[in-house]
Amino acid sequence: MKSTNHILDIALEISDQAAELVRLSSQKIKSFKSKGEVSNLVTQTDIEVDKLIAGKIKESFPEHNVVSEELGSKNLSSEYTWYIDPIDGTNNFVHNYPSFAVSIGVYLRSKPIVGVVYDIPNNEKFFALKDGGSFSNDSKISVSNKDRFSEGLFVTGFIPYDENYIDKNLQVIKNINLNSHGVRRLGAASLDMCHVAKGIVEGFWEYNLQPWDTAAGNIIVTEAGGTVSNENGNQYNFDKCIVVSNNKVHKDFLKIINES
Ligand code: 2AM
Ligand code: CA
Repeated sequence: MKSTNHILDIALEISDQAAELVRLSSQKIKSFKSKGEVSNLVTQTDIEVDKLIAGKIKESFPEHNVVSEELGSKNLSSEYTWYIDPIDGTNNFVHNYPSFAVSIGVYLRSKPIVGVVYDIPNNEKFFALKDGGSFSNDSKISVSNKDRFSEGLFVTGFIPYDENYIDKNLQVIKNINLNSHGVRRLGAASLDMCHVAKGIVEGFWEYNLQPWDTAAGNIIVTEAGGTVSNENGNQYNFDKCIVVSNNKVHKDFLKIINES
Protein backbone atom coordinates (compact mmCIF):
# COMPACT_ATOMS: atom_id res chain seq x y z
CA MET A 1 0.00 0.00 0.00
CA LYS A 2 2.85 2.37 0.83
CA SER A 3 4.20 2.22 -2.71
CA THR A 4 0.70 2.64 -4.17
CA ASN A 5 0.28 5.78 -2.05
CA HIS A 6 3.57 7.06 -3.39
CA ILE A 7 2.44 6.40 -6.97
CA LEU A 8 -0.77 8.37 -6.28
CA ASP A 9 1.21 11.29 -4.83
CA ILE A 10 3.42 11.43 -7.90
CA ALA A 11 0.44 11.07 -10.27
CA LEU A 12 -1.30 13.98 -8.50
CA GLU A 13 1.84 16.11 -8.68
CA ILE A 14 2.28 15.35 -12.39
CA SER A 15 -1.39 16.08 -13.12
CA ASP A 16 -1.05 19.52 -11.47
CA GLN A 17 1.92 20.37 -13.68
CA ALA A 18 0.19 19.03 -16.78
CA ALA A 19 -3.01 20.96 -16.01
CA GLU A 20 -0.99 24.15 -15.57
CA LEU A 21 0.60 23.70 -18.98
CA VAL A 22 -2.81 23.07 -20.60
CA ARG A 23 -4.20 26.16 -18.86
CA LEU A 24 -1.36 28.38 -20.09
CA SER A 25 -1.83 27.05 -23.61
CA SER A 26 -5.59 27.64 -23.41
CA GLN A 27 -4.99 31.35 -23.50
CA LYS A 28 -3.03 31.14 -26.76
CA ILE A 29 -4.39 30.59 -30.24
CA LYS A 30 -4.72 26.85 -30.77
CA SER A 31 -3.53 25.52 -34.05
CA PHE A 32 -4.46 21.94 -34.65
CA LYS A 33 -3.78 19.15 -37.09
CA SER A 34 -6.11 16.45 -38.22
CA LYS A 35 -4.86 12.88 -37.60
CA GLY A 36 -6.56 11.59 -40.75
CA GLU A 37 -10.28 12.17 -40.34
CA VAL A 38 -11.61 15.72 -40.17
CA SER A 39 -12.61 15.55 -36.46
CA ASN A 40 -9.61 13.57 -35.16
CA LEU A 41 -7.52 16.44 -33.84
CA VAL A 42 -4.16 16.92 -32.18
CA THR A 43 -2.64 20.21 -31.02
CA GLN A 44 0.91 21.11 -30.11
CA THR A 45 -0.30 21.20 -26.48
CA ASP A 46 -1.32 17.50 -26.58
CA ILE A 47 2.24 16.63 -27.60
CA GLU A 48 3.96 19.01 -25.15
CA VAL A 49 1.84 17.79 -22.22
CA ASP A 50 2.39 14.15 -23.17
CA LYS A 51 6.17 14.75 -23.19
CA LEU A 52 5.99 16.52 -19.83
CA ILE A 53 4.06 13.65 -18.22
CA ALA A 54 6.24 10.90 -19.74
CA GLY A 55 9.39 12.75 -18.62
CA LYS A 56 8.11 13.13 -15.04
CA ILE A 57 7.16 9.44 -14.82
CA LYS A 58 10.64 8.55 -16.03
CA GLU A 59 12.22 10.69 -13.29
CA SER A 60 10.29 8.93 -10.51
CA PHE A 61 9.76 5.44 -11.94
CA PRO A 62 12.30 4.83 -14.73
CA GLU A 63 11.41 1.14 -14.89
CA HIS A 64 7.62 1.56 -15.36
CA ASN A 65 5.88 1.03 -18.72
CA VAL A 66 4.14 4.05 -20.25
CA VAL A 67 1.34 3.96 -22.84
CA SER A 68 0.22 7.36 -24.09
CA GLU A 69 -2.04 8.67 -26.81
CA GLU A 70 0.44 10.90 -28.59
CA LEU A 71 3.81 9.23 -27.88
CA GLY A 72 2.84 5.55 -28.13
CA SER A 73 4.09 2.75 -25.87
CA LYS A 74 7.29 2.22 -23.94
CA ASN A 75 7.18 -1.36 -22.71
CA LEU A 76 9.98 -2.08 -20.23
CA SER A 77 8.41 -5.36 -19.05
CA SER A 78 7.53 -3.80 -15.70
CA GLU A 79 4.50 -4.98 -13.71
CA TYR A 80 3.40 -1.32 -13.60
CA THR A 81 1.90 0.49 -16.59
CA TRP A 82 0.89 4.16 -16.77
CA TYR A 83 -1.85 5.04 -19.29
CA ILE A 84 -1.74 8.70 -20.23
CA ASP A 85 -4.12 10.94 -22.10
CA PRO A 86 -2.52 14.42 -22.01
CA ILE A 87 -5.80 16.01 -23.12
CA ASP A 88 -8.95 13.90 -23.13
CA GLY A 89 -11.44 15.94 -25.14
CA THR A 90 -9.01 17.63 -27.54
CA ASN A 91 -11.85 18.70 -29.78
CA ASN A 92 -13.47 20.50 -26.82
CA PHE A 93 -10.12 22.07 -25.92
CA VAL A 94 -9.80 23.48 -29.45
CA HIS A 95 -13.32 24.95 -29.29
CA ASN A 96 -13.08 26.17 -25.65
CA TYR A 97 -16.01 23.88 -24.82
CA PRO A 98 -15.54 23.31 -21.06
CA SER A 99 -15.10 19.54 -20.96
CA PHE A 100 -11.50 18.36 -21.20
CA ALA A 101 -9.09 16.75 -18.79
CA VAL A 102 -5.68 15.29 -18.13
CA SER A 103 -6.11 11.57 -17.49
CA ILE A 104 -3.51 9.37 -15.76
CA GLY A 105 -4.24 5.75 -14.83
CA VAL A 106 -1.77 3.27 -13.31
CA TYR A 107 -2.16 -0.51 -13.53
CA LEU A 108 -0.32 -3.22 -11.61
CA ARG A 109 -0.38 -6.63 -13.27
CA SER A 110 -3.34 -5.62 -15.51
CA LYS A 111 -5.46 -4.23 -12.65
CA PRO A 112 -6.03 -0.51 -11.98
CA ILE A 113 -4.49 0.79 -8.74
CA VAL A 114 -4.42 4.58 -9.16
CA GLY A 115 -6.39 7.07 -11.26
CA VAL A 116 -6.30 10.85 -11.61
CA VAL A 117 -8.58 12.86 -13.93
CA TYR A 118 -8.12 16.61 -13.81
CA ASP A 119 -11.11 18.57 -15.18
CA ILE A 120 -9.23 21.72 -16.16
CA PRO A 121 -11.99 24.22 -17.08
CA ASN A 122 -13.94 23.35 -13.91
CA ASN A 123 -10.91 23.04 -11.63
CA GLU A 124 -12.03 19.67 -10.33
CA LYS A 125 -9.46 16.98 -9.66
CA PHE A 126 -10.81 13.44 -9.37
CA PHE A 127 -8.60 10.69 -7.99
CA ALA A 128 -8.77 7.20 -6.56
CA LEU A 129 -6.51 4.65 -4.93
CA LYS A 130 -7.13 0.90 -4.80
CA ASP A 131 -9.13 0.20 -1.60
CA GLY A 132 -8.77 3.87 -0.64
CA GLY A 133 -11.93 5.43 -2.11
CA SER A 134 -12.58 8.10 -4.73
CA PHE A 135 -12.31 11.84 -4.30
CA SER A 136 -13.15 15.09 -6.03
CA ASN A 137 -10.69 17.72 -4.81
CA ASP A 138 -10.81 16.99 -1.04
CA SER A 139 -14.25 15.40 -0.81
CA LYS A 140 -15.06 11.70 -0.94
CA ILE A 141 -17.44 10.87 -3.79
CA SER A 142 -19.81 8.00 -4.45
CA VAL A 143 -22.16 6.85 -7.17
CA SER A 144 -25.87 7.67 -6.99
CA ASN A 145 -28.40 5.54 -5.13
CA LYS A 146 -31.01 5.59 -7.89
CA ASP A 147 -32.18 2.10 -8.68
CA ARG A 148 -34.80 2.83 -11.33
CA PHE A 149 -33.35 2.94 -14.82
CA SER A 150 -36.33 5.06 -15.90
CA GLU A 151 -35.28 7.80 -13.45
CA GLY A 152 -31.64 7.81 -14.48
CA LEU A 153 -29.63 10.28 -16.55
CA PHE A 154 -27.06 8.77 -18.95
CA VAL A 155 -24.06 9.99 -20.91
CA THR A 156 -22.33 8.58 -23.97
CA GLY A 157 -19.68 9.52 -26.48
CA PHE A 158 -18.95 8.55 -30.03
CA ILE A 159 -16.13 8.96 -32.44
CA PRO A 160 -17.86 10.69 -35.36
CA TYR A 161 -15.84 8.88 -38.03
CA ASP A 162 -16.33 5.45 -36.48
CA GLU A 163 -18.39 3.80 -39.24
CA ASN A 164 -18.58 0.46 -37.40
CA TYR A 165 -20.32 1.74 -34.29
CA ILE A 166 -22.08 5.01 -35.06
CA ASP A 167 -25.35 3.45 -36.30
CA LYS A 168 -25.45 0.96 -33.44
CA ASN A 169 -24.83 3.73 -30.92
CA LEU A 170 -27.51 5.98 -32.41
CA GLN A 171 -29.99 3.15 -31.87
CA VAL A 172 -28.85 2.71 -28.24
CA ILE A 173 -29.14 6.48 -27.70
CA LYS A 174 -32.70 6.42 -29.06
CA ASN A 175 -33.76 3.55 -26.78
CA ILE A 176 -32.14 5.00 -23.67
CA ASN A 177 -33.71 8.39 -24.38
CA LEU A 178 -37.12 6.74 -24.63
CA ASN A 179 -36.69 4.84 -21.35
CA SER A 180 -34.95 7.26 -18.97
CA HIS A 181 -34.51 10.91 -18.09
CA GLY A 182 -32.26 11.22 -21.12
CA VAL A 183 -28.80 11.08 -22.68
CA ARG A 184 -26.02 13.69 -22.63
CA ARG A 185 -22.89 13.86 -24.84
CA LEU A 186 -19.98 15.98 -23.59
CA GLY A 187 -16.96 14.62 -25.49
CA ALA A 188 -14.42 13.51 -22.86
CA ALA A 189 -14.77 9.87 -21.79
CA SER A 190 -12.63 10.19 -18.65
CA LEU A 191 -14.89 12.96 -17.34
CA ASP A 192 -18.07 11.11 -18.29
CA MET A 193 -16.82 8.26 -16.08
CA CYS A 194 -16.06 10.66 -13.21
CA HIS A 195 -19.61 11.99 -13.49
CA VAL A 196 -20.90 8.48 -12.81
CA ALA A 197 -18.47 8.23 -9.86
CA LYS A 198 -19.74 11.54 -8.51
CA GLY A 199 -23.38 10.46 -8.78
CA ILE A 200 -24.59 13.15 -11.19
CA VAL A 201 -25.38 10.61 -13.93
CA GLU A 202 -26.34 6.95 -13.45
CA GLY A 203 -24.45 5.52 -16.41
CA PHE A 204 -22.03 5.96 -19.31
CA TRP A 205 -21.33 3.77 -22.32
CA GLU A 206 -19.15 4.08 -25.41
CA TYR A 207 -17.70 1.99 -28.24
CA ASN A 208 -14.12 1.84 -29.41
CA LEU A 209 -12.28 3.77 -26.73
CA GLN A 210 -8.57 3.29 -26.10
CA PRO A 211 -6.86 2.37 -22.78
CA TRP A 212 -5.73 5.96 -22.13
CA ASP A 213 -9.36 7.16 -22.36
CA THR A 214 -10.64 4.77 -19.65
CA ALA A 215 -7.75 3.60 -17.39
CA ALA A 216 -8.03 6.38 -14.80
CA GLY A 217 -11.83 6.59 -14.87
CA ASN A 218 -12.13 2.85 -14.26
CA ILE A 219 -10.74 2.90 -10.72
CA ILE A 220 -12.41 6.24 -9.92
CA VAL A 221 -15.77 4.61 -10.69
CA THR A 222 -15.19 1.29 -8.90
CA GLU A 223 -13.76 2.95 -5.79
CA ALA A 224 -16.88 5.16 -5.74
CA GLY A 225 -19.06 2.01 -5.65
CA GLY A 226 -19.86 1.75 -9.36
CA THR A 227 -19.48 -1.00 -11.94
CA VAL A 228 -17.33 -1.01 -15.08
CA SER A 229 -18.02 -3.86 -17.52
CA ASN A 230 -18.07 -4.78 -21.18
CA GLU A 231 -21.39 -5.27 -22.99
CA ASN A 232 -21.63 -8.87 -21.71
CA GLY A 233 -21.43 -7.73 -18.10
CA ASN A 234 -17.91 -9.14 -17.65
CA GLN A 235 -15.16 -7.10 -16.01
CA TYR A 236 -13.97 -4.45 -18.49
CA ASN A 237 -10.57 -5.25 -19.88
CA PHE A 238 -10.12 -2.55 -22.55
CA ASP A 239 -12.93 -4.17 -24.56
CA LYS A 240 -14.67 -2.66 -27.62
CA CYS A 241 -17.62 -1.51 -25.51
CA ILE A 242 -17.47 0.01 -22.03
CA VAL A 243 -20.56 0.10 -19.80
CA VAL A 244 -20.27 2.09 -16.57
CA SER A 245 -22.96 2.59 -13.95
CA ASN A 246 -23.89 3.13 -10.33
CA ASN A 247 -24.29 -0.70 -10.23
CA LYS A 248 -27.99 -0.51 -9.33
CA VAL A 249 -29.15 0.10 -12.92
CA HIS A 250 -26.44 -2.06 -14.55
CA LYS A 251 -28.62 -5.04 -15.46
CA ASP A 252 -31.29 -2.90 -17.17
CA PHE A 253 -28.55 -0.85 -18.84
CA LEU A 254 -26.90 -3.95 -20.37
CA LYS A 255 -30.29 -5.25 -21.52
CA ILE A 256 -31.16 -2.07 -23.38
CA ILE A 257 -27.70 -1.89 -25.01
CA ASN A 258 -27.82 -5.53 -26.11
CA GLU A 259 -31.40 -5.35 -27.40
CA SER A 260 -30.82 -2.16 -29.45
P1 2AM B 1 -9.61 12.38 -27.15
O1 2AM B 1 -10.15 13.75 -27.13
O2 2AM B 1 -8.44 12.16 -26.26
O3 2AM B 1 -9.36 11.87 -28.56
C1 2AM B 1 -15.30 11.15 -27.19
O4 2AM B 1 -16.27 10.29 -27.61
C2 2AM B 1 -14.16 10.36 -26.57
O5 2AM B 1 -13.54 9.57 -27.60
C3 2AM B 1 -13.08 11.25 -26.00
O6 2AM B 1 -12.67 10.71 -24.79
C4 2AM B 1 -11.99 11.23 -27.07
O7 2AM B 1 -10.72 11.39 -26.53
C5 2AM B 1 -12.15 9.83 -27.60
N1 2AM B 1 -11.64 9.66 -28.96
C6 2AM B 1 -11.76 10.46 -30.01
N2 2AM B 1 -11.16 9.93 -31.10
C7 2AM B 1 -10.66 8.73 -30.70
C8 2AM B 1 -9.93 7.69 -31.33
N3 2AM B 1 -9.58 7.74 -32.61
N4 2AM B 1 -9.61 6.60 -30.61
C9 2AM B 1 -9.96 6.53 -29.31
N5 2AM B 1 -10.63 7.48 -28.64
C10 2AM B 1 -10.97 8.57 -29.32
CA1 CA C 1 -6.34 12.83 -26.09
